[in-house]
Amino acid sequence: MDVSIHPRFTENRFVYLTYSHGTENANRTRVARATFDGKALTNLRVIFEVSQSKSGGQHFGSRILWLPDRTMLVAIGDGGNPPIQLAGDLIRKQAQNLRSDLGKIVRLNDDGSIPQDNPFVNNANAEPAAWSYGHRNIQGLSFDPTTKRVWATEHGSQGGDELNLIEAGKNYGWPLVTHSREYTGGEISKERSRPGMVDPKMVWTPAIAPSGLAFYSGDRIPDWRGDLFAGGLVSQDVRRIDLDADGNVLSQQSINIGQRVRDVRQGPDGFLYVLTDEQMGQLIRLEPATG
Ligand SMILES: [Ca+2]
Repeated sequence: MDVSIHPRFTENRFVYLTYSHGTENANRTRVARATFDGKALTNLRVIFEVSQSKSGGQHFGSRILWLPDRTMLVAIGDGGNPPIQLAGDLIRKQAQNLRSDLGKIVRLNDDGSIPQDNPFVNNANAEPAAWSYGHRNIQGLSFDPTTKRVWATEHGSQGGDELNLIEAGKNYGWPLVTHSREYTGGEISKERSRPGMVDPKMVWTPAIAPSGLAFYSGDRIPDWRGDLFAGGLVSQDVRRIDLDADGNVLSQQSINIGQRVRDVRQGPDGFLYVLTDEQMGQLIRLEPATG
C-alpha cells in the first residue's frame, strides 16, 4: 500500500513496504524492510505487523511518513465496516482500544522496534507502538518541515472525510464522534465533537475519498508553498488547501485530474506528482501554467 525509502537511503539502500498479508478470513497490515541492490529488493524482512488478525478486505491503511528523528509513522485502518466484527463487537470500535493497533497511527524505529518516547509506552493497557488513535482509515500522511506539523487525511463512511492535524497521544474520535453516516444511511453517532477528542480541521461531505497528501515546500511553484494537496479517489481531483499560520484551513481549490487520484507527492525537483489508479494508471506532473 505504500513504498518509502529510508531518509538515508543513499547510504543504507533500505526500502519500506506496507501491505495486507494473510487470507480472506485472517489478515493484517504489515510493514517490511528490504535492501535495494540497484536491480531488485533483497533481504525482505517483516519489521511490524498489526496486533490482531481481521477478516475481509477493507481498511488496512496505510501510509508511511518519516519524521526528522528518523522514526516512521505508519497509518493503520480500523479493520472494516459493519458487519465485520472482532471479539464479538464491531471491529471499528478497536479504533478506541489502545490495546489494538487498529485505527491508529503507530510510530516505529527504522528497524521496527518501539521508540521509548512513544506516548503510551509506559501505559500497561496500551500498545506501545500507538502514537495517535480514533482513526477510521488514513490514506494520506504528510509533514510540514517548517512547523513540524503532521497532517493526515482519513476516509469517512458515507461523507465525513477528514483532514486532521495529528499530535502524539491524541484521540481523533472515530467512531464515537463523526460527521459521516452508515453506508445504509443511519447515524454512526449523533455526536460531532466531544471534549478530549480532536476535531478535524476540515470535513468533506460528500466524500472525496482522500488518498495521498503532500505538504508543498518546494520552490518551483511559490504560490503553493505552505499549502496541502489532497488527492481524491471519488472526486477525481487534487484539493489545494490553503492554511493560516495556526494550521486552520482558509480555503480549498479543486484541481481537476479526471481520474481517481491515489497519491500526491512532492518530487525532489520541486514539482508535484499525482498518481492515478484507473486501468491505465498515470503518473502526472503538475507545473505552473506559463504565459
Ligand atoms: Ca475524527
